[in-house]
Amino acid sequence: MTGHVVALSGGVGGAKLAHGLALALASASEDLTLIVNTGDDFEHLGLHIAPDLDSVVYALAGLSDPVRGWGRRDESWTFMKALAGLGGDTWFQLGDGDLAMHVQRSLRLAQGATLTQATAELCQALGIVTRVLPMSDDPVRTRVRTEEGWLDFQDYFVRLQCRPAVRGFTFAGAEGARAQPDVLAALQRPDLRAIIICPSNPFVSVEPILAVPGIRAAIERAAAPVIAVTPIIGGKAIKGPAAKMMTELGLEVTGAAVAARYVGLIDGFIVDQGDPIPDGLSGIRFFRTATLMSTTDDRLSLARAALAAADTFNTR
Ligand code: FO1
Repeated sequence: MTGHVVALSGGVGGAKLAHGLALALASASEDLTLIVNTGDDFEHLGLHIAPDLDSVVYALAGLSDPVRGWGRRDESWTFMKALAGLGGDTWFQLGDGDLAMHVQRSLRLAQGATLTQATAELCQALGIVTRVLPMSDDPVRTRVRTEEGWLDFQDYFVRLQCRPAVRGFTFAGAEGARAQPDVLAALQRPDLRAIIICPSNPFVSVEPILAVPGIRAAIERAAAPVIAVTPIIGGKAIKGPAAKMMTELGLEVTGAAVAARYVGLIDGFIVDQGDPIPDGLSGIRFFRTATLMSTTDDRLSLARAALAAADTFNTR
């Protein structure tokens, strides 16, 4: 099948499937638009850090650190050591190569470029042709309500290592944020083949994107099936706090519980080959496949499975 593909991505799992989709559409990689969460962004050391955008860019450029999943591979840490020697803040680890990304982006933003423009320039410099779009060029900041009070996202995620039990989330600035125009335009294309929700944390990677006014409605109105991929395999999240958050929020730690959050938004949901097909979720067609992405081939296979699932709806 041909047609344009749009994917929503956040976190490490999202970046991996985004990479798989770019590989699956390599012949026509201009047929892929990635909408990336910016709720994790924050100002740190005078720099604008955009973790989920960087995870996608690094994955597409083959520069991801294979173990950490975030930041750049083959990294050196001279800057961090020197900063520690000056009594600087080193709780958020910035490798020397990764630092260049934050410095260059921060410079461009200070010169008046939008986050979209800065990201496009970084993609071009790294030879990436897939469109990587922030959900908005306006600031949206995920905040986590925990038993210890409200925390900024990176304080919760990195400084406190996701220890505090979560009670809820808010996406500061979302109500006034303008959806990135190319995001809405991509979702309104008549030649859309599929909208893929990547295996990202539903609470802090996907919902911030849906909280930007206009994006959820554009997805619901889109001329393409919406397929979500489970971030939960065998009752666990592969990376990050999704499973812990679900437990703390009183939810079952299953793909079905994630699918239930997307009822009304998605047409299909992919569960892992080892997990049961949920029943009782009306209006969602379930698919089963291997969803663990350990290798690049796994990413390609899962991307093809997600596109094939979408194509079962495409009667065109
Ligand atoms: N995650 C950590 O657990 N510890 C870190 O020191 C850390 C540094 C870091 C630097 C750049 C970057 O793009 C991401 C980084 N992350 C780190 C991951 C980041 O907090 C998460 O990737 C997202 O915010 C959530 O997926």
